[in-house]
Amino acid sequence: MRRRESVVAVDIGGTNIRAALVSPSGEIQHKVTVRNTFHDGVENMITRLISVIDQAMDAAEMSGVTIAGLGVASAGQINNFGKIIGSCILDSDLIGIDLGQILRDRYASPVVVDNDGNAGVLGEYLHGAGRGYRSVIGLVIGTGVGGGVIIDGKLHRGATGAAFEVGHISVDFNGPRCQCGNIGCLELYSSGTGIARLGEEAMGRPITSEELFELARQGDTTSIGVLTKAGRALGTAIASLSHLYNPEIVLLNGGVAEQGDFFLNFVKDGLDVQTMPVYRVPLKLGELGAEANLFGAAELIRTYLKTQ
Ligand code: BMX
Ligand code: ZN
Repeated sequence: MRRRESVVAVDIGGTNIRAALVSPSGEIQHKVTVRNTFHDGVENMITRLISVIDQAMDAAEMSGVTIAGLGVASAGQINNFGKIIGSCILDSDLIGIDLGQILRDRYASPVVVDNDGNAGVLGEYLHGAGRGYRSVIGLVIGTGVGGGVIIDGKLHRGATGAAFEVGHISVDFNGPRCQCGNIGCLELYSSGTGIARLGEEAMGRPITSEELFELARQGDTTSIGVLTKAGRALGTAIASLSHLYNPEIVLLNGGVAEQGDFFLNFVKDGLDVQTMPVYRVPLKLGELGAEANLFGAAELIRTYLKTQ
């Protein structure tokens, strides 16, 4: 009988890179995390990436586990072959990096790379709060705002593989310019960095999104005002997405979504008013949290391996 092998799942985000072994039964083991930034050059990012993958590979070797392939979820616009073809940071040296090929060469192993939001919705759809549905939108509200959409049971990829760059749809055409070049992007208001930006504007001092949530929970009206704005921006985007895709459910994950119902209530506030009755949709927290992207990345490589 052929031995069932584990895969390595990787999640490259704007704040952390995570890698883990994922067993044949889908269990996440030996998770390794390193802090990340996209602002200190692509070489440093790749060094960090390789260091977490190496650690996961070492853990596999020490436990006598064989690795069948690597599934990578990454921020950025990724084509169907695992190359980074774009970034919301317009002058980023990530653009043009063939991440898939770099990892294939280094590990002599099959590699699939996809956008982190795509991986996240796939993870929830197959293993989390999206189970049993056929049309699911998954949003990841973290450093940025990412997401993916499953339409009639299939992940929607678009012409170049980079569909659903949801953080960069505009929710205010009079808004500030985003680093992607667009104006009033959702990410400027509702991501962790967006909330911190609004917080700094309102408070007149630098503040993290976590601190802002803490103050809002204590009843601080300025912080509540900021979260109301962040929630309305996300609600506005969700209303538009519902009109476009008519999903059965919208799921939220990521560091900001981990604030739970306290955050969800700011998003739900006014959402129904902005959505035509036919398109009203339940909004829920994902079940897999920060691990949704890892589950999705594991699924991507397993699906690929089945086709080989
Ligand atoms: C940004 C964009 C998306 C990504 C999203 C969430 C880049 C480099 N990133 O909008 O592709 O899905 O952030 O990513 O273009 P995270 O950094 O919050 O994990
Ligand atoms: Zn943008």
